[in-house]
Amino acid sequence: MPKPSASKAAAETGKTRRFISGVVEGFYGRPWTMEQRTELFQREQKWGLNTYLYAPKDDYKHRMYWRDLYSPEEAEKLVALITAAKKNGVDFIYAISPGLDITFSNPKEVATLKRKLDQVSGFGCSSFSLLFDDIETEMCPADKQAFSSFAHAQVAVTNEVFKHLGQPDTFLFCPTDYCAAFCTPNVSQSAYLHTVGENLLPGIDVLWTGPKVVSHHITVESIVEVSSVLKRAPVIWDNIHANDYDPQRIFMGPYKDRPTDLIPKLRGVLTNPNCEYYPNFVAIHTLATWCRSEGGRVGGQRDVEMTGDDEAGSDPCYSPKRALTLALTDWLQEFLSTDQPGGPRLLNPTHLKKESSDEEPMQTDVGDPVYVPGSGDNPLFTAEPLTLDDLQLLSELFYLPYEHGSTARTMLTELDWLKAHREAVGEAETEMTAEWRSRAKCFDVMCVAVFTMFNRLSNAPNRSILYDLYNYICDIKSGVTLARAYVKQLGGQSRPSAQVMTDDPEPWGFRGGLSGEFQRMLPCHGNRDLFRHPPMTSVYSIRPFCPEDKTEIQKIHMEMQRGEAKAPAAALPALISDGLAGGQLSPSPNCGLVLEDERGVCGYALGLTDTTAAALNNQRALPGDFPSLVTMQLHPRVTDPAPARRMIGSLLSLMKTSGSRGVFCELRQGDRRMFDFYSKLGSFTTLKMAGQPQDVIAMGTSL
Ligand code: GDL
Repeated sequence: MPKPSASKAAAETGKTRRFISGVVEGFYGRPWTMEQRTELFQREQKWGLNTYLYAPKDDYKHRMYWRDLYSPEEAEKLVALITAAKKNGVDFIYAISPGLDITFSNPKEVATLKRKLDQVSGFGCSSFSLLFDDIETEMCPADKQAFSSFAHAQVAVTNEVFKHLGQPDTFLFCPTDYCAAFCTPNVSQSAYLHTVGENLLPGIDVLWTGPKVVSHHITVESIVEVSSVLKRAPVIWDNIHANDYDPQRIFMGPYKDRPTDLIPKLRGVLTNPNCEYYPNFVAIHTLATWCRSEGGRVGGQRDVEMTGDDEAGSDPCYSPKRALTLALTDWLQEFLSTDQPGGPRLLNPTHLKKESSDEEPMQTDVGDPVYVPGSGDNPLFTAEPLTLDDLQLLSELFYLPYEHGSTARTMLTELDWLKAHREAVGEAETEMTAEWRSRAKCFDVMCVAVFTMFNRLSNAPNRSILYDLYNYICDIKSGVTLARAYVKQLGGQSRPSAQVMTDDPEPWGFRGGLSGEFQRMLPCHGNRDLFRHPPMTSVYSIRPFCPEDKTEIQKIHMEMQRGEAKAPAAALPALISDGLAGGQLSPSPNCGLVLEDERGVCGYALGLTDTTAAALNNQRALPGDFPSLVTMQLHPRVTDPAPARRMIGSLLSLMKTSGSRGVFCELRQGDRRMFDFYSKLGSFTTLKMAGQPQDVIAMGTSL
């Protein structure tokens, strides 16, 4: 049912299209209910957001059974939903994910896709999206014959569907390489993205999650780069608040680390938030505040003073801290309003007093008499109402994927300090002992604040919000209980607690289930400790070495030598590999790799398959089973070990392909960093080499 092209019309009249802002329901797991979505539309309207992208991964007719048409009952619900969106001024975009098993080259498949979207169009929907995220990138034989690449296949089908639907005003495409980390070798050189940029019709917008799937920061430069490849400004699919990848985490910190200068460079922003609907209040409210900020094109004026002068490196138009307070202030009202008939009865405070016991029982709207304790009876149990400070604390304990909130950070720092200085407690009263005790007391106060917040939340009249939060707040309460007991024990205030130090703990003393057990067996628990190791933010790419890299490689080589040497460089023992890094020797063909970050070359790994001549020049006798040489260095700014591991892994497999049976490397004794690196890899062992200077270590591995 082709319609006149609205987007074409917009382009022709030169009308600027509105900035897309809102929510994508795009996570794995239980989809939201129709009631929750309808409520979302009302909120979006109230807060000035204009779009909802329907893309629940596990709604089976969206992805797994994308070919199936909706039944009359399902159709009725979708019609009601689309109507509700319209009523609230929200653009309902229907997304479909056929990529799990579509054969792009089969016309029947494309016809099926069109038929499904025609059905949804018949429900009153006029905006659509095709998603190709999280799918197998290998094409089936039929598609390989028909298309020169996976990108060509996706673009051909997307363009055809777009035209079939009459070139809708809003049509979004989610690429398979939807973030910089997925691009090979990087964004500007990604063949996949270039094909999309050059061939996708201009009326189709492209979704992009930033440098990573869950991006810590999104910079203007990164968006300028990807826009030039895509030939259009992307719509950000923001996973900053998504929690579908970890059942212990939920995010209630403010929208953050996206400068508002981005707004004019983007086509839009959609947040893909927590799976639990109600706790998304902060995620969506703060995104709306961000969109309304000075740089924003949405809704005109910003409604509150938002200068971020209270935060380091702050944005002049948006302060996450203030946006959070605004959101929490509004959220508090929701917590305090009952959401169910027969919910908690709000008592007149005088009924809680014993002296009022001789009054007639109060009648409620359901007609039950309210129990009022007599003078000798137990007083009614009641918790004080939830406060803004409680919500602030809640948000700080469940802040953002790359950052704990300030109270959480303080608690961790204090616990760490108390542990490290526990010996002070046993000593005679010294300044240190006094400090330890005072800090232990403060820690205790912070723990109690968490328990109080838990109690007040549990008593909040709005049960829907509470139930969505319940597992998380219980979990944090247990964690804090254990930490509190441990500190008391360190301070000698309690005997070793049954919960903290026992060979036979209750299940809540060993948390995380089987997955936790796997993680504890991996180095660094297999995950990042946000407190000790703030996350790396760089996106690295590894590419083949080319002769033009020699100067940069030499610079890194020299800088590392200077760092190693207590004495001037001339006094350092010579290594065979100095020739490779210094540019006098070239790596063997296909045996050189270069590591790059945003600032340029930051590491190298070079190999020589036959080292006979080079070894001879350095008066060394080659170790028998290790005829090849490798050398690798990283600039000190690369603190993350992962890129180095990937680079050496790739180089070793390139050398194996080039016929090498074994490789060795030489290190000066001062180069602890590389020595630790090779030792931790596990496969490299120390070798003895005739002619080797005393302060040089050789390590090798067979391939
Ligand atoms: C993803 C998925 C998304 C998921 C998110 C967080 C995109 C485009 N796709 O990769 O469905 O919720 O990660 O786990 O982000």
